[in-house]
Amino acid sequence: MSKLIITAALTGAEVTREQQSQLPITPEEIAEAALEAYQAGASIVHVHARTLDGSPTQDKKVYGEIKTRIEEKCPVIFQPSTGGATWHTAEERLQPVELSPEMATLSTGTCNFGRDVFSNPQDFYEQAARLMEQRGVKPEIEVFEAGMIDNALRLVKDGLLQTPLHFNFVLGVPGALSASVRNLSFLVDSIPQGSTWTVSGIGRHETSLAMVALAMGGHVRVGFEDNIYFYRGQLAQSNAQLVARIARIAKELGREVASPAEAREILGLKPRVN
Ligand code: KMH
Ligand code: ZN
Repeated sequence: MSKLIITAALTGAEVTREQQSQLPITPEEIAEAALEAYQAGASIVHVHARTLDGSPTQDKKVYGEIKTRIEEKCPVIFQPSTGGATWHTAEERLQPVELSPEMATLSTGTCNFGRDVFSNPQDFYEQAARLMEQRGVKPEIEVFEAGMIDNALRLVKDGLLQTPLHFNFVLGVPGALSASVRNLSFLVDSIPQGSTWTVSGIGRHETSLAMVALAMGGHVRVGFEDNIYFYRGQLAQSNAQLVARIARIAKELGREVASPAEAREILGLKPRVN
């Protein structure tokens, strides 16, 4: 089994300070949370930018500042969101790709998202895939519904995505595919041999699905974007606390945690130069 890549999804677009007082919002807070998550075992940070009043933004300048500050602090892989918030336009959402990050997310289909719709028509995800290819950005394919895998495979056939693919199975978003072991197992069986995958269990499903992924040889994403609690009814103190729990369980299972350099190798990214 390969070493374990832990992704910390530090902020997201939906969680507020009222819900989680430790939510990192400013570029410096996000960079500091990235450093702490790295020290706890994360090799990737999935980032959503916010304005100073806490609203989600896809502004390239804000992402640029976050990227620079993270790079100054630690070697973790910076993975900005192209999902943004459900109300962002396609143009807004693609801005962070122009920074040529090592990775970025790519959602290959539309789904319900709570009471909203997370809209990803074919035109959008083809444009996103093309831009990532031009910029040398490795997509993490966000799968909220099973058909999103089929759409990604069509992009491979059409020459818009290169194999091996890397997937993130996001399970338990209200309105989309539920967080069950059966669903995870079906999704893992549905991706091409040689792909890599990680799981994001939403809310109370975060730790249980992570444990299944650890045993199956998959990778794990945790963090405030997906879950703000440490135990039922007890808020987590930090993103790093959630990362540290996964690193601890992985050790018990004999699964070594990958450094950012090892994660780059597993994902086929170029080594970082500085
Ligand atoms: N905030 C969600 C509507 C991504 O980052 O690529 C979409 C999302 C996916 O979080
Ligand atoms: Zn996200």
